[in-house]
Amino acid sequence: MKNLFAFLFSAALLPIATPASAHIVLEDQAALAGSSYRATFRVGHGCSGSPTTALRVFLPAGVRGAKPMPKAGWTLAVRREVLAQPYDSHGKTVREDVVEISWTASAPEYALPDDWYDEFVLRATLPAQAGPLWFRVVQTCASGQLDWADIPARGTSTRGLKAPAVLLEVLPSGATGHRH
Ligand SMILES: [Cu+2]
Repeated sequence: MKNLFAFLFSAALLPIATPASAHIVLEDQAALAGSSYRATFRVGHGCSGSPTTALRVFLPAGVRGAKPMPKAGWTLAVRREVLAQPYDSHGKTVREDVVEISWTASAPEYALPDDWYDEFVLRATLPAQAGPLWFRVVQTCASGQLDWADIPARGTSTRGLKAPAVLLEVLPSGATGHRH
């Protein structure tokens, strides 16, 4: 009996696999449709022990006017593309928008060691319609690269995915128009 208890107790203490906390995840994983959203990407590890030297975030279609937050020691780059569907903002037609934002360590000493943790922040306006949004993120390391791009065939569970894209649940909002 004593052994059984000891067994049950140790089994309960076994670490539970929580890949979501180890991968790249958003600090706030749900936000209202059409709202201005601060996306904080948490980077919890490098590539098999190698330090992270760059992070590239691809903005899903419908995410508008993305602006990165600068980061000391990291060089910013923003890529814009002509939109398939232009939209109106402040009475002007927006024909091209930010589709990709990257932060690159400006020197090796700014790279993020595997056993440290950091955050990369951008701000953008979310689509008006609710539903899951998947951000593809490419994590480059001193040695190796991780492409966080896997999306489940259906639903939003990232269980079993090797390198899931970063999920944001866009929730229905009664509000019309946009806010800042
Ligand atoms: Cu991970």
